[in-house]
Amino acid sequence: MAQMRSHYSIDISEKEYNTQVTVAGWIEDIRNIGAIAFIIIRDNKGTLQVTALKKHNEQLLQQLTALPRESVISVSGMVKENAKVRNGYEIIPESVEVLSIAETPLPLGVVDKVEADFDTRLDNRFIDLRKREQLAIFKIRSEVIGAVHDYLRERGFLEVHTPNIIPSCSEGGTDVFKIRYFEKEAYLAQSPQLYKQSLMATGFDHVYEIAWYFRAEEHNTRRHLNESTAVDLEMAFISSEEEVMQILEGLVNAMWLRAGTCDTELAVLNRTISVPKLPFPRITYDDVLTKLAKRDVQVTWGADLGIEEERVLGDIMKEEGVDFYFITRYPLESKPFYTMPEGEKLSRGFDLECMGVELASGSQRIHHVDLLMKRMKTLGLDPKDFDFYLKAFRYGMPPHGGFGFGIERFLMRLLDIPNIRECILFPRDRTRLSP
Ligand code: AMO
Repeated sequence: MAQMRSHYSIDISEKEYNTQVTVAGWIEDIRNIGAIAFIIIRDNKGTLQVTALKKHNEQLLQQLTALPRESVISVSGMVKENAKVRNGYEIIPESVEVLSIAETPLPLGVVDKVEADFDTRLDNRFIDLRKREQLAIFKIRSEVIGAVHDYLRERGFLEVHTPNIIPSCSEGGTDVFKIRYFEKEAYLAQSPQLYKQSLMATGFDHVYEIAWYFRAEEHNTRRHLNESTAVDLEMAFISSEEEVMQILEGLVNAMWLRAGTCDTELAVLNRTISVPKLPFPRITYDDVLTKLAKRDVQVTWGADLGIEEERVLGDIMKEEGVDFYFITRYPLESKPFYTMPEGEKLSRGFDLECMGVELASGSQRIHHVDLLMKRMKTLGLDPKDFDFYLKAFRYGMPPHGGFGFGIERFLMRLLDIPNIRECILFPRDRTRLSP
């Protein structure tokens, strides 16, 4: 069988001029002016022009120009230098293999000047993802996840995969998807929390997971998904949450740096990025309330910060020249049951925020089973529902801590994307379960 592709569009250079190549991709555009037709083909790396000449091969010109846009073809032909074409070359076709004919009309254009509405785009995500900008987001996403693996492995973290079908709620009782598991009731994991902590009792010491979060949150915002991904990490033998925060800020920095190497994709997205300065400032929850009060934003002590309060804080920090900041010493009552208390009212929990959006939460954890059970009861949870988890604390559990760091939230901030749905391939939200 003939090879479908010898070169991608951007891999053709002077060296290939006046030689035969085979290219393949989607027909992005056809301009037919009778004696000559220009066919723009798009592949994973860019576009190229195939120039069909009537005098050269009339049948081929007709075959190509009869094809609907977005059909998939493989074209063999001669590369000719042409300074008038953007790539500096064109391909004079010798033969065409039609691999798939697109139906018409298209539900969504790939290069249309007028942007379709967001729902139409998401309904036809497989076409939406053909756009250069969309591909660029997911190439950068892949790169920064590569940086996560490199950064954490270099520091001795072991990548793990914990269950997503679980017997009790990872983050407490609400916002959980219940499923039937044969004769039993089960849940989709809200996070790997219970398992990554259990692994601290094994001697694995430092673990991380690129995890799925499933959350039945009813609200439909630009920064929430019902299925999202996160870098989840847990480390043992820590003396305070500060050690966890240092890993997190180093990780964010490494990811940001790696994104900075994606020149082509950043150019497509018209984005320049500068690397955040380390260390990120640490501000306590009490300081945050004072800062907000100065802007007439009142928060009841103990409450978590809402979207609007986070936004105002982001503005205040921006004025101080700070994009990334940790909020530390949260009230115990605003943090999950596994968070280590600090005195009576405070906790060793922290959040990492970037320009008014929470990117990560973490803490030092409780590692004494009695205290853990007490905290569960205080928060109205039944320790019996957490048997398997509590067992891991009974036979030797070192002090430990960790964080969950939302990948889509990070991309929103990195690439200045206002809606989180753009940062995941097939978003799940309150009303969207398909595609
Ligand atoms: P938390 O619930 O704060 O903490 O989640 C951690 C981070 O995950 C991201 N995130 C989300 N992103 C999009 N849509 C959502 N619905 C959503 N929910 C969470 C955010 C958030 O900061 N177990 C703890 C982490 C830990 O302590 O290790 C947890 O899940 O970026």
